[in-house]
Amino acid sequence: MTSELKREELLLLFDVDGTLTMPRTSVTQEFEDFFYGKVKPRATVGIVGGSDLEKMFEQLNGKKILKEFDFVFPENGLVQIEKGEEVGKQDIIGHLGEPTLQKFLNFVLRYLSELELPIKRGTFIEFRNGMMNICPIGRQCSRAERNMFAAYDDEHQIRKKMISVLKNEFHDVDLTYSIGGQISFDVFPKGWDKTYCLRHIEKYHSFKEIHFFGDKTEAGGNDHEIFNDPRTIGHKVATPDDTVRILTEILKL
Ligand code: M1P
Repeated sequence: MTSELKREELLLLFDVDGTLTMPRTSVTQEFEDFFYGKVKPRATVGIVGGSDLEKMFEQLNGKKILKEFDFVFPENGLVQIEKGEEVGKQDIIGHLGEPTLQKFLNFVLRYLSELELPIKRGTFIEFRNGMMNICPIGRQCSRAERNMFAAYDDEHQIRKKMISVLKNEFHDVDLTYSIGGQISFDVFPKGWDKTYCLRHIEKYHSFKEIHFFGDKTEAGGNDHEIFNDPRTIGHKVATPDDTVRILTEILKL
């Protein structure tokens, strides 16, 4: 029974957007009070997000997450932080090599340059440690523009179509694609999805149960692989309220 496990036997891993916060917004005081006051004393806790560390700080109330969470895994766990210290990092440049990367980036820039959208802003590719984030509207859009693109994309499938073109064009390159948020998609080598963080956990720890909470659990979503992984017990949520409800049930709070 989950509720009977000791803190060091039970690991709870959380996605950020749609799970701890609403998409690209900040965590609420109410959620923090519940989480730090009731959940954290009962289980080892970790975050595994698609975003980089800076975006996690923005959404989760700053650098305190490095102290509050036992594990912080930005970029799907391609960066590994344990007890506030960075202990490992994956490098997409070393993995793919500069010539392949440039071929890919040039193709993406060409594709985006020909794409007509209602509006476009700046920063179309964000280059991270272990992945690239590609954003057709541009990451510098405002919140209203972000919401507008999300609705437009629902209707016109801009991201899905682009992913399908990239899959076809780069079928022989070790890359995979996943949609984790509202306006962009992430690109990384196969297997560098959120299950990557489990490699670190398995190597250094042995938990009796590992639970994962996430919203993008369908195929193509960035929670899909870890949600379905046999090493985790997956919980699908749509909002932080769902997360609170399930935690209350399984921990008998
Ligand atoms: O954490 C989920 C996703 O959050 C952002 O997505 P978007 O800006 O499209 O809403 C990005 O940081 C993305 O990499 C990440 O997977």
